[in-house]
Parts: sequence; C-alpha cells; structure tokens
Amino acid sequence: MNAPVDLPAGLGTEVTCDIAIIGSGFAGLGMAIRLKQSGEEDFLIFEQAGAVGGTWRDNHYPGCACDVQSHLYSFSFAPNPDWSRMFSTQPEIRAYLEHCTDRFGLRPHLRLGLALQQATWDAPAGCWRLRMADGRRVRARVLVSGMGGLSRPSIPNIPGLDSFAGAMFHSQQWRHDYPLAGKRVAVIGTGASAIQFVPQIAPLVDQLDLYQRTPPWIMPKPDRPVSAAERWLFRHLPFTQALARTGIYWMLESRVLGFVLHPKLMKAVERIARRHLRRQVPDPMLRATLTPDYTIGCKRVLISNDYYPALTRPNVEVVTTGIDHVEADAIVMRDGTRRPADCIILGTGFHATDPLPRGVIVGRDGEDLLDAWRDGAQAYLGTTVAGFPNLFLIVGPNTGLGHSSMVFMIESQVNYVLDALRHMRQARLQAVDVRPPVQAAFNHNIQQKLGHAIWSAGGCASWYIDPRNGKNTTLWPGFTWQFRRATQSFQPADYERWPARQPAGLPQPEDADAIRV
Ligand code: N01
Repeated sequence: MNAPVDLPAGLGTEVTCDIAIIGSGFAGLGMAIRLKQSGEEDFLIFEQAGAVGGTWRDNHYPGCACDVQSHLYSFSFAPNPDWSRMFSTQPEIRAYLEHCTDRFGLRPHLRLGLALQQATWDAPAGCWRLRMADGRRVRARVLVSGMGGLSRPSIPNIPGLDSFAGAMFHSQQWRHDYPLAGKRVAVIGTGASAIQFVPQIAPLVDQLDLYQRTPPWIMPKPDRPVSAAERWLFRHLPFTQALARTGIYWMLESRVLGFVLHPKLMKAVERIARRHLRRQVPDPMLRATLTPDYTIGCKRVLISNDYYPALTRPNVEVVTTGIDHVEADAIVMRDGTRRPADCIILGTGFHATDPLPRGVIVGRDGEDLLDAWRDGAQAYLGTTVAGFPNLFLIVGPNTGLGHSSMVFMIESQVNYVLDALRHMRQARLQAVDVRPPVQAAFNHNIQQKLGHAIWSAGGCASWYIDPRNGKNTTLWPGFTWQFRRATQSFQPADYERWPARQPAGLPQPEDADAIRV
C-alpha cells in the first residue's frame, strides 16, 4: 500500500490517492480512522478549514453543546472516560475530535485549507477527478463525502435584511469580537441553536427581542457533571462506560416507538413538556405564546433547563407578530411596529434538504448530483447514488435522526463502506454503482414508512421535509439498529460492477450486463 502523498505546491500537477475523504468532522474522521485500522494507508482527508472538527469546529456560539449524551455521542472505538458532563459542550467535543486525529495517526493524511470545488467521475479512467478551490487537482478511485448535512447556513429571505446597518451574523458564524453588552439585540429563530445561546446572552444585553415564528417543544435536560468517581470507573473499568453507553442507547431508541410506530404515545411526552413549561414560566400569557400547536416530535424535540427562565427576564421579549421587513436600524413588524436593534443574530438553521451547491459532484454522463436529486435527495442506504460510481456519502439522505446519536449512524455507514472496499479488492473491481431499481425500491419503502411517522403527520413544517416536494429526505424512519443491520454487509448484487484494469468507457445501464462480473 502506498503511503499518503503530499500535495505539491504547484497547481498544475495532479496528485493520486486511492481514497479521497472530504471533510473532517465525525463522518470524515470516523471513515479515516477505520480505514487506518483496517491497514489502509493510501487515503487523504481534504478539509476546507484550517482545523478538524466539522460542525463542532464551525459552531462555537455561546452555550453550544450537544443534546445527545456524550457517552453515546462519541466513537464506539474511542470512548472518552473524561467527559466532564453528561451533555458535553462544544469545546470539549472539538478537543475530542482533535485528540482522535492524533491518537489514530491521521495528521499525515490531512490536507487542511483545501476546499473541494468540483469532483467529476472520469468514466474512461474509472476514477474521480477533484479540483480544489485553489486549482490543485487530485485523482482518486473512491470518493467519500463527509461534508455533513447541516453545514450551509440558511439566511432568511426577509425584505431589507441586506440594508441593516448594525452587526448581523448567523449562529454558525458567531462574532465573538462584537460586544453584546448593553446592546439591543434581535434574535431570529427559536431552534436548537437559539435555545442554547439565548440564555447565555440575555444577561449581557440591554434588550433582547426574540422573533419566534413557531415555538419549539422543550423537555427538561437531564444534564449533570460526571463525577470524579464515575470518571475513575470509566478509566479503570472500561466496561462500566460501555454499560452506560448501552443504557443510554436503549433509552433513546425507545423514542422510536412514539416517533414512528405509535405517534399517540407522544401525548405522554407532551405532558412532561407542558409541565416543564408550567413550572418555568409563571406568566400565562407568555406560556401561551410558548406553547406549540403541533404534536411533539414533529420538529426536533429540544432539551433545556435555562431557555424558558431566560425568556422571563424583564429585558427579554418574545415577539410573534411576524416580521414585515428590516430597515437600517430596526425590524418592522407586520402591524407596523418598529423595533430598533443594534445587532441581528440569525438562529435560522441550515440548508438541510439541499446541503450541496450545484456543480460540486458530477457523476456518470456529466450529471450533477443536484439534477439526480431533482425529485428530492435520495440514496441507497443513505450512502450510494445511482450514476455516481465509487461515491459514498456519509450522513447522506435519510440518515438523520430525531432521537439518537448521529455518530452511531456514521459508524454504520463507515462499516458499509469498508465492506464495499473489501469486496472491491477481493473481486478486483474498479468501480461499483448501485442499480437504479435497488435504490428506487429502498427509497419507496422509506417514504412509505415516513408518510405515517410523526414528522409528516404531526402538523408542523420543519427542515426535515423538502419544501419542493413534501418528502422527508433527511430522517431515517426507524430504529438505528435496523440501519446498522441494513448496512452491515455490502451486497454485490445490488450494484453494477466493473472489473479493474478494464475501466475504458463505463457502459450505459442497458449494456451493463455485458461486462458485469
Ligand atoms: O436551526 P433550526 P438550528 N423568519 O432549523 C426560524 C442541529 N443542532 O440552527 O420553526 C423567522 O432548528 C425557524 O422557525 P420555524 C440540530 O439537528 C444540533 O437551531 O421554521 N424565523 C426556527 O425557529 C438542529 O435541529 C445541536 O417556524 C425563521 C429557526 O429559525 C439543527 O442543528 C445543537 C425564518 C431555525 O431552527 C438546526 O438547528 C444545535 C424566517 N424567515 C443544532 N427562517 C446538538 O446539540 C427560519 N426561522 C446536536
């Protein structure tokens, strides 16, 4: 096996590696670690930023933390006995990913500051050709995307937003250099990010106007420090941490019963959320404003112990009239009220259903991935897309979760990719491409299940659903162990396959049988 190569400083030369991984969050690093553990050395990780960490590097707003317990929201093969809390904060998770990068020897494979501009499948050569934003070129047989689904900020289309003369930033691009103290701050959005940073900034600012379009359901957060005794146990008797992880896994898994199988069960969960609201918000008017009118679970269920109390502060107002437009120094409501602001913070989420811009991934026959997804993003097992040979998407369509840890899903996909690579090596294949009917049947089945699930039937609008066609293209509709089982082995029959060293002109699907091996 070849050792990882350096990218030359010159822009004209093309570098070759067997496997190119894009992104260095949990997905990219997880893939890289498992490749390394399997003895593979000929891979490179391309990261557009200057450091690893993905979403946990990019999101650093005050209060940023994970809403899944860290014992589960971490690699199964790299338990961390030192988590300081049940739900770790962003700096700790980012440090964990840096630590994993060192511990598993990934630094020589990392190429930082290189953003993928375009990856094109070269059918005659049977490989991907990558062009980086600075013009460098890479050739790779296999392309693994770890670019994530929640990385492109969604900026709302509010008239006049561009004309705002004060400071304005998205939660993912937090400006720590901007002093919020004493300012009139407008926060737009009340999702998972906003409910974390609002309690942090409310005590600092002069006035905080929180523009709420839809109230979220919020449950108590069962957070606490991990005691020194527990940490000692986890370090010296690792099975105790494995037990904790397993307990958390099954507790979270039980939520699927309400989300997918018996949505009526969510009534009991809703009662807990209503009690939480009642306890924390004494004012009945404010309580009414904060009470959702859709079934709990339809949007992501949020957890917080400090969000509601922050909203009861005298300097915080929840504004629900609806924004008409923005002026240089104010937000103007639909009823004509002008609300002056020095700063606007957008907690308005991400482009979840269209995570990639056009022109980034171009497959067989020059087809753009976005064109293949014109009726909504889809993949086979959330991982492979017909017409895009040797492309593996980690955190691809319908792999998201409303109830448990994405790291579990990522590890399932990584297992699948490893098995695919193993098969390709043993069968001496140059390329595999999922058969369109296999992909179609898989997605038909998924959409059938999703049609009855709470995310479609719960009476809300959410980023889980593609607004262009009403399909849920983001979530996995079931237990995560079902996904693990589905991805545990690569089934060659699901794929068109091309033998190695005969890559010339991958055939059209009609004549694929002619050279299928
Ligand atoms: O974004 P969101 P987020 N005018 O899309 C509102 C993950 N995450 O960044 O509900 C007014 O949830 C929008 O209103 P509505 C997690 O998966 C994980 O908070 O559409 N308002 C909503 O209130 C999460 O789900 C962690 O009516 C507008 C808000 O903006 C995902 O990231 C922590 C608007 C957007 O909420 C995204 O969370 C944080 C407009 N034009 C985040 N447009 C973990 O702990 C949008 N809104 C793992």
